[in-house]
Amino acid sequence: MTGDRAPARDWWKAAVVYQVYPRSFADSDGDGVGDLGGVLAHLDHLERLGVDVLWLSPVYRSPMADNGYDISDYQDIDPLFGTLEQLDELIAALHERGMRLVMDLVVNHTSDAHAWFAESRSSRDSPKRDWYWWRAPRAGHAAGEPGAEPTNWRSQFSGPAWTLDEATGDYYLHLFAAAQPDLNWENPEVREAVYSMMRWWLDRGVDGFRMDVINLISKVVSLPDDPDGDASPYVLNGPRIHEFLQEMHREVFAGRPPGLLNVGETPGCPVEQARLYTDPARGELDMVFQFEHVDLDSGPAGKWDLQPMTMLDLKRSLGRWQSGLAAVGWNSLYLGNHDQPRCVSRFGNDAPEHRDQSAKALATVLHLHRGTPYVYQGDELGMTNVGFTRLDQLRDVESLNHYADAVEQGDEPAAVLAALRYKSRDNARTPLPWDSSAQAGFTTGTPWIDLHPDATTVNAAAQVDDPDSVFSHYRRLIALRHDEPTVAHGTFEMLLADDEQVYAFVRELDGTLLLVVANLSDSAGVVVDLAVTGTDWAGAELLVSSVPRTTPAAADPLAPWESRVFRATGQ
Ligand code: TEU
Repeated sequence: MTGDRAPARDWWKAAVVYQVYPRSFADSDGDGVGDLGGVLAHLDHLERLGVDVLWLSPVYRSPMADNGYDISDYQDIDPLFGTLEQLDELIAALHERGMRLVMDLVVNHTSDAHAWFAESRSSRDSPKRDWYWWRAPRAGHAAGEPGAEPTNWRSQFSGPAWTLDEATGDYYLHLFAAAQPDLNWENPEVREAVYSMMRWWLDRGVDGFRMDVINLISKVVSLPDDPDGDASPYVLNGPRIHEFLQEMHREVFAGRPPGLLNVGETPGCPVEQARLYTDPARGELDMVFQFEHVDLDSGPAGKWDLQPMTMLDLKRSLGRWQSGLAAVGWNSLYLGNHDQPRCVSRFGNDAPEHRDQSAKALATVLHLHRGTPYVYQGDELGMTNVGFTRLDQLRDVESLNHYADAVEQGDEPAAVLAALRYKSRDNARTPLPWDSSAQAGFTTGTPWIDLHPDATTVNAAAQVDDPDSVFSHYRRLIALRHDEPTVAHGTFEMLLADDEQVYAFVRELDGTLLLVVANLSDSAGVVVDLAVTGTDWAGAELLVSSVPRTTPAAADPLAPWESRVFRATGQ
């Protein structure tokens, strides 16, 4: 892709996206918080890795109740992160290097400090009253008393999904924190305001959007109570969602030259819905982030209700999505982001003897699937969960609200902390370690959240020049997607679907076959029965091997967490 900015319409099939969570990426002004200056200073890292697109988590003006996912001005940069001029500089610098910029678009809700909300809350007669979801207290209840909320829905971030506004005596809906009121997409003025803001960014030169919880924007307008207090049935993939997305596509993207990317974040999206969202003929989204595989370790009571998960669960889930979107639609491929624990700790083995190999194995498997891979900052270094032992190590509103709420409900503090240790979003939000210096080269000040305890050994400087590092392995996988069309465009066939250790599959395009084999277990000497493929792999070319300085044959037994890719042609 590099250097090519006049691409085919589906250029993103051969592309890899890198997610920057700016607060934790690199700090250029010593205030302990990462910023645009830090991103600009480290573009070499991205270019070296070979990624095609940078997805930048929110840098807009924000009171930072949810680290920028609460936006108070969509058309300006928060001073904490820098200036609009720096954002322009970033667009130019990326384009110069043949990379693109995708901005986070958070339009299910705004911040309660947004001018739209200030106007909306000012009176029941405000012309913007209907821009948000205002409702009177429940019949028979006085405003503010327990149970007076208009519905019994819980917010994603604990507590009721409604907050009382004392001034007018009405409640407003917030599916996330109280500081994140939901916009009312039923109102055409809201939609037009969002579209016009999106056009403004595209005119400025950005190359697309990652759309935060975009499948929540259409609600069942009667807002009914739920038997379990769960808002999901009335807000996920709602009645007008496809209409809204098609309208957005017409109003914002249609008629612009190809080269833009729209990826929707869609929790609670079954594969049948994903097919609709991403069918190119429908003009909605290019691809979606689905949640099935990151919900495998959640029990019936939700994210904090930890449930054991096996490799087979993961393989079956991802396999289902491969076949579900084989003919129509497209997958986003991810194992981690700023909301998820580190993938090595979750799907691999983060013990020192397995960490690097399991980081590589997960990357091999993910990057060779059909779909567009996303690399979350730090995953290319094999970063792991932190191992939090105290609440004061945590910063995230979701984690802190959950702790307060669960302990108040009578849960054992140690048990709550144990769940946070495994699942807190802060696991993925520690500063990116650039080198082994005092603050890991992240800041000259005091970082807003503690460095990862392994930063002195697990850091970019230690890896970028080492051909055996996790970083170099990612680099090879990314290059392979660019060089071998079968990775981007080939079919996908899962092998050994019931094997509890081996994750293996074949990709095929125009007579070229790729074989991917990975031992996703701690066991040594794992043998893969290749007879099931019907292909003779004896003379196949080894493209990627995770174990340094080895040239294994396809049928050789696999070491713990070993992974390999082979190519056979003319079969
Ligand atoms: O996350 C949406 C989402 O589905 C959340 O439920 C998220 O997965 C959370 O971690 C659940 O435990 C998006 C953003 O990615 C997230 O950072 C924001 O906090 C959230 O929306 C609200 O904007």
